[in-house]
Amino acid sequence: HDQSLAPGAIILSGFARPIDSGLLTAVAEVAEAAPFRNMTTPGGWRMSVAMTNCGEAGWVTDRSGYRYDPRDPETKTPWPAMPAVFRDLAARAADRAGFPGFQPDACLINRYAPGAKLSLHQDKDEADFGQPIVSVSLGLPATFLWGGTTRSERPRRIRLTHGDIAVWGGPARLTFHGVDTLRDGDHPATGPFRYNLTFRRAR
Ligand code: MD5
Ligand code: FE
Repeated sequence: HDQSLAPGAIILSGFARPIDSGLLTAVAEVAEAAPFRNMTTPGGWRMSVAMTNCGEAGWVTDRSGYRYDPRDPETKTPWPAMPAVFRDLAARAADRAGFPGFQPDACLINRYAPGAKLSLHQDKDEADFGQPIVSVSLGLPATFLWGGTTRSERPRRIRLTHGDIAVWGGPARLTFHGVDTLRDGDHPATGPFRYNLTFRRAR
């Protein structure tokens, strides 16, 4: 069932579950060509979330800032192509949430091990905030922190579990958000990890 959080923000519970093994196989294939790594923030901190990308552009951070880059800075080669199973799922989820015609050009893959977290932030590195963001949760459950339009608003805590998809668009697109510290666990599909696939139109 679909859960509307606010205008533009919707959770499609279990939407990705029927194809979870195909998605995880594709994650492993991407990671073979572009390994997960812990990037450095502009302020010099090593991120606890390990990341890789596929698609025409990948989100990266280093001492010089955040950006979308057509190449993996580690291998200096283009990111792996976005698997069809990713692209099709993102388009179907966006359509269901009321954003027809979504064609992502970037997929950031976040890998959370127990202890990893993502601090409150806005996604502002994309060219057109009129485009939604589709986020697919796989593996261990996480507490998603859903704030307001300012950093100071106390966030709502939302449980995201294996196969859930969240779509953020329209008036919700620039909401502050984060992920609380991942708890220990052992998931049948992913073992000690949570993966999040974040589909964006970067350019
Ligand atoms: C995650 N990743 O669970 C989340 C899922 C990131 C990130 O936040 O930047 O890699 S995407 C959640 C999201 C994206 C855009 C807008 C909103 C939430 N929102 O309006 O709440 O690893
Ligand atoms: Fe984000």
